[in-house]
Amino acid sequence: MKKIIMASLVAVLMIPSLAFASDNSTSSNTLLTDVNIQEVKKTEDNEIKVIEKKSNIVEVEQRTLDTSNAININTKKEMEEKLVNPLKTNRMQSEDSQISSYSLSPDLVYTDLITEEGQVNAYEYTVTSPGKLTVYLETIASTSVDYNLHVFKLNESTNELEEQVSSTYGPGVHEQISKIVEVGTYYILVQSVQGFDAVNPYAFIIKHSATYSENEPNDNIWQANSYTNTLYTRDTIDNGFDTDWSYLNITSSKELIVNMRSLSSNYQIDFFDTNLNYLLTLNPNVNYSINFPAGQYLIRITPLSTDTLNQEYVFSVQEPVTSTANATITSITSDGGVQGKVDYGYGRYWRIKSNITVNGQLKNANGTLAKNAPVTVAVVRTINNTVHSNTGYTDGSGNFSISINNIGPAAGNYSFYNISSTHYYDIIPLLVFSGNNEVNSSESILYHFAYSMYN
Ligand SMILES: [Ca+2]
Ligand SMILES: [Ca+2]
Repeated sequence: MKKIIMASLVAVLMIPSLAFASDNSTSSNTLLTDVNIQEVKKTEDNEIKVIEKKSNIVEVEQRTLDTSNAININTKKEMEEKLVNPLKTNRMQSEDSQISSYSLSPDLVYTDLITEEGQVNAYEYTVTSPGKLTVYLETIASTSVDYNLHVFKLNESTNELEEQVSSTYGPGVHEQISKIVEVGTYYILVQSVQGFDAVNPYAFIIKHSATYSENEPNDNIWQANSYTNTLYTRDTIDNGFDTDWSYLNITSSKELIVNMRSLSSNYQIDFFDTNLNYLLTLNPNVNYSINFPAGQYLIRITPLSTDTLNQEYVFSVQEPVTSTANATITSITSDGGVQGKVDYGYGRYWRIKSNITVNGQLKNANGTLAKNAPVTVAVVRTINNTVHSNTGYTDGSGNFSISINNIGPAAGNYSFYNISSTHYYDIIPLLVFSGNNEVNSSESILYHFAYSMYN
């Protein structure tokens, strides 16, 4: 039996706190400071290793996986459905140390047992291309059994295990780790910190995402991105197990608008307090007005279907936009060769024809940017008094760009005598709304060009 000795590795796994890390980072590397990995040898082949605790010595034995019943899983939901009886999925042959090498693969569900408190099971996983690593551990449904999940990387030059990332929720809570990884050898460790279940296995899956958002890794509460009072984020779901956590500190009670916009509606938005007590669930593509007590909130966005994959979504918690908000129109493009500001004798206004794009920026009365806020721009054509409007959303800088097409012809009720020609036009209103509130606009009048005639 081949053995690898790693002294004090168990000590590394004594993650000190289950409380939310206020510094918003995993920073688990510091846990390795006092640990001296005396000897780490790679075996000649990539084999599954199971670590067993013997006082201060951790022995790593070779084991392998029975993949005869391996199941491909695309989403967490599928895994839940297929793991009704996990014993029917592939099991590790935990007693057999003679079986040949095996390398973990992404997308397959593995199950294994812990048979004594404090046991650590370790699995080697080779990353063959850079990307985002996600490991999801479905733990035992028990209030007295607590397993945690850790990822180490083997430093090939020093033979030391480093770059620890941990997920250390309490009993009965599934664990999840995300990590941006380079090519190399990683170790996934499942550790019993309290109790064990020698009959019911835990299950885990590895996902590899070649592309991912700049907000990653943010798959657990220790990796949540931090915000104060308001939040605006653009993110993607990069695999079916991806979850996106945010941490929002609201310093005084206030009404806020919560809005997640996405092409797919197959997401779930959950709010928790920092003790992970569930507070509420919201749906995407709905504007919610919520009175938040002052406090700290953990927010989780979970995909419910693979049609969310790699689709950008925008999620925000923002102050409501009121009628005191100010829209600054920066430009209005138009077809018909009439684009630009002119003065036909009633002031200098943007001239338009039938198809226009109104560009501007929306700010709240206190000067803060109105982010992810609905903006409706409307013009009223003189002929038949028809309203033409369209709605969009501001971006993270409060900017909007709203196109209105097929406004149609102007009546030409007004005329402007030029030296060579006479221009006929209408004077029409431009209105800007956010939701149901009309806001102040830097431009409220347009010249709607009809035609010109040579004098
Ligand atoms: Ca745990
Ligand atoms: Ca994520």
